Amino acid sequence: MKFFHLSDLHIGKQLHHYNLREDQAHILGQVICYAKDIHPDAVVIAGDIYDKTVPSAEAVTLWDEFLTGLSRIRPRIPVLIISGNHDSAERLQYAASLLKDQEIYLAGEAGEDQMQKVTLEDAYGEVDFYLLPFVKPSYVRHLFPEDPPGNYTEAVEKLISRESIDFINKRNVLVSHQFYRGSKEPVTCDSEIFSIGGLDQVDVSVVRGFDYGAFGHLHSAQKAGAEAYRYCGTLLKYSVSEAEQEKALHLVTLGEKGTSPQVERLKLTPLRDVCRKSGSLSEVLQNPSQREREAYISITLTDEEELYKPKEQLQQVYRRILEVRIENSRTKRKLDGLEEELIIQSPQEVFGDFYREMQGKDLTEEEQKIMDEIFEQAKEEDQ
Ligand SMILES: [Mn+2]
Repeated sequence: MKFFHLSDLHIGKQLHHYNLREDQAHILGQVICYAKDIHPDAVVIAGDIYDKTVPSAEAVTLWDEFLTGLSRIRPRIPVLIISGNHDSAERLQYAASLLKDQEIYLAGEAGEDQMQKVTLEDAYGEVDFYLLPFVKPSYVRHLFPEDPPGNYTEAVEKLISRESIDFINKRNVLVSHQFYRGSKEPVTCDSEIFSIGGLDQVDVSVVRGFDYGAFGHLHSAQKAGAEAYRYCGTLLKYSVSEAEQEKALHLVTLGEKGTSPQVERLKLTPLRDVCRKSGSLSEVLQNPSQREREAYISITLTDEEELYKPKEQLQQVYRRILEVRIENSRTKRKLDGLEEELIIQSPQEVFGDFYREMQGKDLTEEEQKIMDEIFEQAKEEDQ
């Protein structure tokens, strides 16, 4: 069984105020070309379809074009989709039962019923895909009135344990959009949003038993605790911190039960790259490649002397400047000297200081946990 594993399309995303519609249309077009060529048994999209819970008309149109493009391929390729933390579960769910007839399976909300399961078949038998939309403990508390989940790990664990999954004989794939953590520190980047204090992390051991984990959420492609549990990452670079990454489309081959899945990275060519360049103004202005002229570019200037309208000069050569930074001995000294004052505290740290000042002691671990939850709630209501 071969399937595409993609996630975090973030349709409608802007990069430092640049509209990425053309870039996204271009890259989604490549996915459709690969689907026509390779004809996988399924296309799995592990959440964050849109960048915002209320996507723009332009974003909805692009998503529509992509789904239509995939669904027109014959023989039909099933498309399996879950919502991510950026999506509105209810909005994404729109027309889900109608789309099922087209073999487009949409799991927006984790409902009262069992997890949505899609069964596909190959020469080795059936493969069950379990679609677990992004969940927070508060979304599913009402499903377990006796013993509600207290954190993200318990929420996922409880949802999985109410399924009757044959882990021994069948091949099972989990499609999920959570922040899974193994023993290794995950690679994160600037285009992701996390909860403060790491409250949203899920211990990956609770999904042990699945033959493949098709995860979304982290934007850098990486394994999550085990060889067969993967974040495929975004199709495009969504922040300067991703400039050095190679984005790719993941093609997963699932063999016989008990064999490890193979993951192949198919090359993607973005319409425009995201890159960094540094040097003196005259160096940076000299001989830029065509790719750099067109790219979303972050420029660092290292000149010591005061420059005359550097941004205006750079704009003559580079069409899509994301930022211009100055890094010389003066700015360095400034930073060194100010280091003490530059410490930016989180709301929790500020509160912790205040509490210590007032009460003459530190918050206990339990009090700290309660405060973390309160700040988390406040942040959610703010969004
Ligand atoms: Mn995302």
